Amino acid sequence: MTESINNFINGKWVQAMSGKRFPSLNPADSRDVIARVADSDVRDVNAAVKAARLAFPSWSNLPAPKRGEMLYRAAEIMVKRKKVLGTLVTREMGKILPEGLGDVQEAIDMTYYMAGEGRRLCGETVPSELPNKDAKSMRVPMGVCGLITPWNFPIAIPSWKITPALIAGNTVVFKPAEETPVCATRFVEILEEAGVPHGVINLVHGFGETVGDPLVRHPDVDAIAFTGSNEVGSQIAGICGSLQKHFMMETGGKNPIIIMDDADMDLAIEGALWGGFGTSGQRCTAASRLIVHKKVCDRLIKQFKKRAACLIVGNGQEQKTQMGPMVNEAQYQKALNYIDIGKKEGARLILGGKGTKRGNCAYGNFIEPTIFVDVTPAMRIAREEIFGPVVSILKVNNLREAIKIANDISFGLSAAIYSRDVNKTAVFERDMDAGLIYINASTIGAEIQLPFGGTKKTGLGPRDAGGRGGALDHYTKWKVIYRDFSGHLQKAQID
Ligand code: UN1
Repeated sequence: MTESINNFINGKWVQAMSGKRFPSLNPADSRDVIARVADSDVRDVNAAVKAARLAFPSWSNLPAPKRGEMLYRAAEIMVKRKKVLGTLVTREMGKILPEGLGDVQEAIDMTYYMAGEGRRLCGETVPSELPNKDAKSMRVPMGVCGLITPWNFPIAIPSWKITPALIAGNTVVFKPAEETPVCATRFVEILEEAGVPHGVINLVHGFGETVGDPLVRHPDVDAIAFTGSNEVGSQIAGICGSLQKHFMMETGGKNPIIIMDDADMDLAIEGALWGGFGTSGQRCTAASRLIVHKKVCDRLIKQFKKRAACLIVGNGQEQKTQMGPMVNEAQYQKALNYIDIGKKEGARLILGGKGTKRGNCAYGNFIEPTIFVDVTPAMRIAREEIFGPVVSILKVNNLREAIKIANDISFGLSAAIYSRDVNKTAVFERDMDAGLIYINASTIGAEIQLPFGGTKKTGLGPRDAGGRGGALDHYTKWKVIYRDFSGHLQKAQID
């Protein structure tokens, strides 16, 4: 039976005011309509922002450890439901089941971590230059936060944004990707069950133009966080800049794996397969460029191709499947279009390069694992984010050239090197301009206790997830307090 999915506004599950609904489809099998979802507009956004504003004073005044207890309970519920939630992630987003479960695990980790922050929202206490005076800083919430999340990590990425926003005392209006509304709904239901009060977390389903845009422009929304495409991110950045709203975004990558001549070749190939074809390449951290030392390039290409050709493409709900579909027709077309561009640019296609309808792939958006060789750094397939199972291989003479090519793009999210030479890996660590650096590991697999995000066009503002410089820097502002208990006028800086 097809489920009806509603908005969650002021603690009530309600239809969109338009009365309209849009479908959520299984990307592996379009005959499977998972839900009919509230198709919202500015009216629903306004109601949600109003509820969030009204809930703000009492939520922000609740002691943070109490807010943390609710998050802790939410994490406990997710642990119990991990299998059901992971299966849903696979059904709605398409990634294979172990990755669907991983998506949920990342949300569990994040929610526990932020629950702990309830007792650790640290500021500084420093000595004053004057007697009988003290000086401290503390984090205070921003107010109402608008959170816009993508479909590729439909539970993990919402948790990166919602849990730090809540622990810091903000209230939230959450607009999830229209491709994965059911996953988002399950996450919000869990927060409700865990005792998060009415109006603190509000969920509005719908599309960028009709929900995202009014949310970003709403005068009563104090801060916006966005993960998604670079084009949309820069549009939102412009709007937030002109309205002087606090903004952060994370918008993608073109992540390299450098493979040196002294690398453990088997390990490097495992990493390249996982980075290139895991989640069908639909990760911001996907390894879409292999930059390989000329001495081992032919060997690498041969072995990598052999392994990639054996990957079983299909419905991620089946145990044997190793790579699922593209999330929708648009992503499918985008990847095929880039494959076309690669061919026209003169790169040599050695594997895949087309959609597949074979076996159980008849009703989904499947693309074969695709490899290009003879790729040069100027080609678009070596510079632009494809977000599909397409890997470009570039040959280099030495480490310096490899790092130069790795850096010579407009993104800087994630980057990896395989080498047994500790000095070479140290040079890479120092000279690579990216937010996440991996040594002898693939470009994917960031953990939540450190900031997630990148340099250059990858991101703006504080990073997602935990650690210093992580999400709390977006969801709080600093308040500095000087208290003078001398009983007379004291003047700082005046002799
Ligand atoms: C993303 O692709 O947008 O490091 C997020 C990783 C995951 C998160 C990826 N933990 O690949």
